[in-house]
Amino acid sequence: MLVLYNAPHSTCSQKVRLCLAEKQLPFEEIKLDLGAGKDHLKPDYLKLNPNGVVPTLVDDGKPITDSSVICEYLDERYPATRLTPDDLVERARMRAWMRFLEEVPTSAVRVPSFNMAFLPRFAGLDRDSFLREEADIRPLRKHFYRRMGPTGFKREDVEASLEQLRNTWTRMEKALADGPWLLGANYSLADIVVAPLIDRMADLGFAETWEGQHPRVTDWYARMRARPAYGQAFYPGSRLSEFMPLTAAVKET
Ligand SMILES: N[C@@H](CCC(=O)N[C@@H](CS)C(=O)NCC(=O)O)C(=O)O
Repeated sequence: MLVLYNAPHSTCSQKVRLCLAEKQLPFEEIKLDLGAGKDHLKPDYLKLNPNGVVPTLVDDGKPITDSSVICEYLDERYPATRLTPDDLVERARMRAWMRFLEEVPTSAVRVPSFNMAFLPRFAGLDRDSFLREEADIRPLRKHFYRRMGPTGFKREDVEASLEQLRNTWTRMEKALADGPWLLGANYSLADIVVAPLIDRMADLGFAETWEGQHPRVTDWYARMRARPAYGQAFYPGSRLSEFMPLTAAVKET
């Protein structure tokens, strides 16, 4: 029995939902409120995931954390539909993509996401209350929240993030010359891990960072969206624009 603790709009959760859908694995979904409810910071959840972040998969009573680790776990534990190459060199290439995607664009996408959608959560908090009530309570994200503050990331942070995301599309465009997927002929976890990031950027209105410049990325994204698993993973309520008014990415003048 698989249980997924996650949030509909969380990109890390979407990676795992996409993996589960591709593998046609049934699961019970528990939706956590990452906003005012702070469900992910409650003691019972922290016992499952001491980092206080989503997603967490519980398989037969055992918690598995970290979205990419969960995807690899699922692929090894339930191998009927394989999303990992058999060839060891190809597998290493897939993992290198996954590490890069976690280190660079997954972090980068948080900056415009918070500036454009999540800041209203902190409206009315002065810096001290924000640090005490919002930043310092987070095991993994304390310093991310401190850097952001109640009024959002600075212009230079937004610009650095957009540069990292543009660099990611450039790398993808190059890899997709041997497509249709990032590793070539075979769809893999590498495609799954990047999909929610590009989907988020499209939702925030940044599609022009690849459209018109990176035709293979544009085609790859259309191919991703056409997969039946995609619609299952990105069910209604998965996109920020559906339930949050989006504001400007850069807050200062
Ligand atoms: N490396 C972790 C990161 C998970 C993560 O950052 N999740 C975000 C949502 S995408 C979260 O739970 N944020 C909670 C917060 O901001 O307090 C993973 O991939 O699972």
